[in-house]
Amino acid sequence: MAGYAVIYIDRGETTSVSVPNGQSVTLPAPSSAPVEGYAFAGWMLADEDFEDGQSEEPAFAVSPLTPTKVVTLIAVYTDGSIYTANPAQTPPPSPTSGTGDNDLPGDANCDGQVNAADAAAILRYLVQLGNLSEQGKKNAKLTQPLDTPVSAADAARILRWLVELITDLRQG
Ligand SMILES: [Ca+2]
Repeated sequence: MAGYAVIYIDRGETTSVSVPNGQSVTLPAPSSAPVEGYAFAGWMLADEDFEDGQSEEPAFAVSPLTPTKVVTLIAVYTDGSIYTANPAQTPPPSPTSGTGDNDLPGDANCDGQVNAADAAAILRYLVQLGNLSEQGKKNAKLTQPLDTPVSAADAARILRWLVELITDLRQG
């Protein structure tokens, strides 16, 4: 039967479900125990090429049309910063460091490092809980076309990079 797979990554644990084509999935709450001090914020889409049925909010329903499509989603927890990765996995070091005023793809908060705090800064900016500097917005834009406003897809790209689903932070 033609269908698609939805893969959930929640703190290093991966589960998947198969869904017949034409049916959508309402995303579940996270399956494992809560993280002390953090609240589940939603599922971030990790597939940049998946377009149908998504919104740019962290939580959404999915309904892809393409047969055999695989949709990958990463659980996002937040206390103002974001916690997503397997606790046993140390995020890779940022590729460069800088003074904060330089171009550094992904460095939305302009602290010279690229980490989950930058994804959080983007999400907070998008829901108007925080702001980004002009340089921060420039750094935060990681998905094509680069001359469009910062979106949740940019935050998702940072998260995907942190969990090593992609190696290039900025889309070429
Ligand atoms: Ca940063």
